[in-house]
Amino acid sequence: MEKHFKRTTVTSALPYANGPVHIGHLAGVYVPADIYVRYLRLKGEDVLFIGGSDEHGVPITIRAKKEGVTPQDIVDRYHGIIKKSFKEFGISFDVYGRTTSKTHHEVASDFFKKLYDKGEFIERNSEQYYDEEAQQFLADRYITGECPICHSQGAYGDQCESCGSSLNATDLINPKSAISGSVPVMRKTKHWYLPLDKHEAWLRKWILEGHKEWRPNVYGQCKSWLDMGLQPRAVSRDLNWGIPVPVEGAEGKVLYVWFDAPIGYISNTKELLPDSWEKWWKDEDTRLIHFIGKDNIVFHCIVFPAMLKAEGSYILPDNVPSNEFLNLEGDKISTSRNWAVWLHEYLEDFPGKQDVLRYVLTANAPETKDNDFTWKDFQARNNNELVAVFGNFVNRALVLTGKYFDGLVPAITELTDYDKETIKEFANVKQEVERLLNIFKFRDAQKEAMNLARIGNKYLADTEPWKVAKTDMSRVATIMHISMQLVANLAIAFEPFLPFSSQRLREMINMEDFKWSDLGRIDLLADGHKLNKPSLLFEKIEDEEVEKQVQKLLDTKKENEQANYKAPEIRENIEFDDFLKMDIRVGTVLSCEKVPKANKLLQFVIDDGLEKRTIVSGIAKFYKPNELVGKQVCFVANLAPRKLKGIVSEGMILSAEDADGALSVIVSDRKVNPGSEVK
Ligand code: B3M
Ligand code: ZN
Repeated sequence: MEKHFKRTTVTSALPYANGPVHIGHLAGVYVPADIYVRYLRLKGEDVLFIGGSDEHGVPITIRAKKEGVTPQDIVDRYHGIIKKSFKEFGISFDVYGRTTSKTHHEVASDFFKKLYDKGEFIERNSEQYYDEEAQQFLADRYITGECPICHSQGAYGDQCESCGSSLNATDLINPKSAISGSVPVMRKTKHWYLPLDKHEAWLRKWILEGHKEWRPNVYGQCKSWLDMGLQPRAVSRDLNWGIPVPVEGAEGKVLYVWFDAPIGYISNTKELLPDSWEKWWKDEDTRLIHFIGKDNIVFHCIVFPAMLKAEGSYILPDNVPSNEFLNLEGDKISTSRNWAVWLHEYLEDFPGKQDVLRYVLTANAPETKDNDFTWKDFQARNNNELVAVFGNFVNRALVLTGKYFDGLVPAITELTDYDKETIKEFANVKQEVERLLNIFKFRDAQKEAMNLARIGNKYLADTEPWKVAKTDMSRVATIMHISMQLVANLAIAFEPFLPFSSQRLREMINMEDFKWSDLGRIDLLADGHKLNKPSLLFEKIEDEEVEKQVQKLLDTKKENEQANYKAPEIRENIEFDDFLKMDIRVGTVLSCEKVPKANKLLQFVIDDGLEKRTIVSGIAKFYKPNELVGKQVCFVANLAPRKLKGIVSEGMILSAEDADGALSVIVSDRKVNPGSEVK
C-alpha cells in the first residue's frame, strides 16, 4: 500500500553563488521542481518549496581572490542575480535563503555540535599541503602542477582540465600554491570525519531494497557507491570562509561546504517558518523530495541521509529526482569557458519569453540521459508546437466564438458521437498527465498535456464550424462550446509547465478560480460566460533571432580558442644558407577560380614578374575566388611542381594558420613589383 502523506517538502539544490545561473541549472533542477510544486499546489496539497544560494566553499574564495574582493562581496552579488533570475522565470519558491544567514550559521553549527556530542564523528590526523608563505592549508583547487597522466601544466589538485582525469593533490608533479606561487609543504592537520562505513548497512537496505522506484540513474549511482564500500568522509576543512567548527581546538577550521549546504534546506525552512519548521522535517507524515543534478547524487542519497540519521530526529528523503546534464550545441556547458545561455541574457534577447524556454527545456529534459540544447530545436519547438499547435488552437477557438457568439460561450444543443468521443479523449489526458507527474516524468507529462491542444485542433479541423455556420448555427454553438471548454482545460493543464501563458490565457477567457481536479470537465465555462478579447499567446521566432544566438556562441568559441592558443614550439635552428635556398616572392593575383570537385582548392593565376604561373591552394574554405584578385601575395617560387586534382601547381601561396585552423593569406603591405624577392 502506498503511504499517504500529509504534506510534501520539496527542495531544489542550492546553486553556488559564484556566478549567474544558466539553462543547465533551469533544465536540470529548477523547472522540474517548479512544475512538481505547482502541480501539488493546484491539487490543493500542503507543499513547501525550498531554495537558496550555497555561499560557502572554495570556488567562491577563488573567485574573490581573482577579483580582489571579499568572498562576501561575491556572494552578495550573485545571490541577488540568481534570486532575480529564478523569480523572472517563475520558479515559485516559498523561500529563497542563503547559507551566510545568521539562522543558517546557527542551525548548521548546532547540527554539527549535536553529532559531535553524540560521538557520531571520528577524528583523524592527516598530512596536507600547506603554504608557508600565505600561512594556510591549501584546498585541492589551490594547488596546481603537472598532470601525472597527460603531463600538461596547470592541472589542479582535484582535476586535470586537459585530460579530464580526477586527481589527488599529492599526485601532482612539481606542485605549486596557487595563492603565493611557492612550493607547498606537507603539514599535519586534524579533521572530523563522518564514518559512512558505519552507516553502510542501513543505507543499503533503505535504498537498494526500499527505493527501487528511484530513477534508474539515481538508483544505479547509489548502488555503485555502496558496492564499492563507503569510507569515512571529512566534514571539516582548513579554510577561513565558512562556518567555524564549533568545538575546541578547531581554530582556522570550518565546516566542509557539503556538510553545511544541505542543512541549508532546513535553515531556510526555519527562516520562513520559525515556529512550525519542524513538522516539515521531522514528522513521519511529511514526504521529503530533493530535486538535484546528477553530480549531487551521492551527497543527497548517501551523505545527507547519513547525517540526518546520525542526528536522529529527522525524516529521510522519499525520492531524489535527479537529472543528467544538458549540453549546449554539442558541448558541455561551462561557466569558466562562458559556454552557456545565461538566464539574464536570454531575457534581454527574448523579453517575455520565459515560457518558451521553460517549454523547450522540459520537452528536451535530460531525464534519462544527457541531452543537447540547440537554438534550432528551440526555434522549431516554439514555431511548430507552441505557435502552430497550442497558440493556433486557442486563437481559433477564441476568434470564432467572438465572431459567431459575440464572445459569449454558447450552450450545447446536441452532442454527436464524435463530440462525445472528443470529450472522452480529453478527459483521459488528465489521468495520464497525473500519472506521469506523480512519477516525475515531466517531459512526457508536458507532451501529454500538449495533446489537449492537438485534440482541439483536430476537432476544429474535422467539424469545420466556419463552413457549418452557413447552414446550422445551433451545431456551431455546440462545437464552440466544446472548443472553449478545451481551451479552459489547457489553461489548467499548463499552469505547472507554462505559468505565464496559463495566466494570460485565463485572463483572456476570464477564468478566475480553477484547480487541478477541474481538469477534464466540460462545464468549466458556463453558458453565456463572457470572454475577453483574444491576443496571440505565442509568436513565431524568426531565423535571424536564432542565428544571432548561434553567432554569439561561435564568437565565444573563437575567443576561447584564441585565449587558449599556444603557439607551436619553434623548430630547430637552420643555417642562413638553408634559408637562402627558399625562393619566396611576391606575385599579383590575376585570376582565381574554384577547382571543380574539390571543395578545399582554389586555382590561382599569378603574375610572378616573368610569366604567368598557376598555383593551386587549399584555402577555398576561407576565401571566395574573387576576394584575392588584384592582391599581392607571397609564394614559394622554387617548390618542385606538384599535380593536384590533375592541375600542375607551380609553387605554394603562404598563409598564417589561426588558433581554429583558419588560414589567412600573407599579403605585401605596400605595392611592389611582381616577382620581388621576400627576404
Ligand atoms: N552547491 C553544488 C552544485 O551547485 C552545490 C549544491 C548544494 S545542494 C545542498 O552543483
Ligand atoms: Zn592530464
